[in-house]
Amino acid sequence: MFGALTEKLSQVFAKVAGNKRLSEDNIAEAVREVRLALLDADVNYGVTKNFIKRVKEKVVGESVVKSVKPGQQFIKLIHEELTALMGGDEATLNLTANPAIIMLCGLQGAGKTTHAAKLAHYFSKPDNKKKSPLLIACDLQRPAAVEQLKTLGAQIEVPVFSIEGEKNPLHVAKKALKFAKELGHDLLIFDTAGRLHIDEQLMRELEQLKQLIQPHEIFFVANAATGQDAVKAAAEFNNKLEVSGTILTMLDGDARAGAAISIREVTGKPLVFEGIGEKVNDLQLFNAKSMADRILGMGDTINLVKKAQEHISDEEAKSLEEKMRKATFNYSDYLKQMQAVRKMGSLKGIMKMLPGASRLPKMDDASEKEFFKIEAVILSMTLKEREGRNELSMPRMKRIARGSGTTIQDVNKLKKSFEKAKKFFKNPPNKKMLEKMLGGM
Ligand SMILES: Nc1nc2c(ncn2[C@@H]2O[C@H](COP(=O)(O)OP(=O)(O)OP(=O)(O)O)[C@@H](O)[C@H]2O)c(=O)[nH]1
Ligand SMILES: [Mg+2]
Repeated sequence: MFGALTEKLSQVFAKVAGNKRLSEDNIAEAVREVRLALLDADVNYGVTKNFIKRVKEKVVGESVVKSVKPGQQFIKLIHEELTALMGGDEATLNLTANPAIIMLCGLQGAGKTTHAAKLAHYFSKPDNKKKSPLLIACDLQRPAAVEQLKTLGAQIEVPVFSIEGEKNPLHVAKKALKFAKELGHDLLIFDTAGRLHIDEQLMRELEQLKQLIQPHEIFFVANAATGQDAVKAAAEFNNKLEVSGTILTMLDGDARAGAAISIREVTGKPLVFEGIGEKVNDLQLFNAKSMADRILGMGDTINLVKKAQEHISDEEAKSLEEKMRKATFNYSDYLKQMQAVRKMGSLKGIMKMLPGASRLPKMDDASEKEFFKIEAVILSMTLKEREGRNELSMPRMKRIARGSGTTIQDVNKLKKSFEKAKKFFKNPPNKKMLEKMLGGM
């Protein structure tokens, strides 16, 4: 996600990590390189300066140089400071009121409209308390904005309030408040117009809207791909509107770490959510530790586990673990597992969340296709074949290949890798390690 920065920091860490002994000079050099890497990634100058100052103080104070594993200690320190800089714990939202009101603001194309829908969807999930959100179309500048929100609303089955032909967003807002009250909506999300640059008129319009609807949360929506520009805009929106938090978007693309690292320090307001894709489901609570993990190339195990828990039940996980231990898992289990993984999102997206993802082979669309192929092969097996009660003989493999639109080689490849995996679990070279692996799942 943060390709260049992650790469550079990994290099710095690689240099210091293995060292049994580090001199003050080594550390000073490493700190200097971290500083350059941050500035290169578009982290705000002042933020970088303070960050480096704190790191230096701690390097000396905690005597990194004299610790048992100075390299590891140094990495841990950078991780902790990054986490603290981005806010430490997950933010608490002020949405207990009924109705709770959220207003979104930000520059053009930052993702306001998309994230209005994502938030509505997020809060209508059973765990998140709100039952009946309403989206309100207050962007009357861009001709297609209302339609866009309506389309998104239809996708997630959340109603959208808009007034045909109306030019004044305040009128829409006023009627929406009344409408929501009558229909008992308990969460109102206002989408607003964006501008290429901050202009007085836009700000006045937003100030008036704020005055009228008295939102409990005002989220600044920041496109993480724009680095410093997003940071500057965040500061200005905050000056004028006193925002309550930031949603970082486009984190799935070529995001620069600059916005993620700087915005909280510059605005003094928490990062609350992160947008990680175009789909309505691609939203998660901002988590500073997980963001630090990702910046440092340590993967995103926090969100991976959350995702997995959402889609794989405890019993399922237990039963699979049992089967792996006894090496009795079969193609049906494999298929079920694959389908569960697929529910979590694209394979590409999941791979990016694994520790050391930048060093893993890149997942491209071809790998995604490979995944479909395996699925097709298993689906073309009979139940007995899937459960290993019928050996995959040549005629059977021929039939399966034909049925799945693949080749005998494809079927054979799956068969071979499956047998290998089974052998491995039946007789693992290192039983202790396997136990540890399964225990951690
Ligand atoms: N990859 C990716 N695309 C996103 C994300 N969020 C939004 N988009 C896409 O970015 C584009 C702009 O998003 P919008 O929600 O229309 O942005 P906006 O801030 O409402 O734009 P204006 O209304 O023109 O100011 C759309 O094509 C979205 O699908 C994200 O987190 N990741
Ligand atoms: Mg919009």
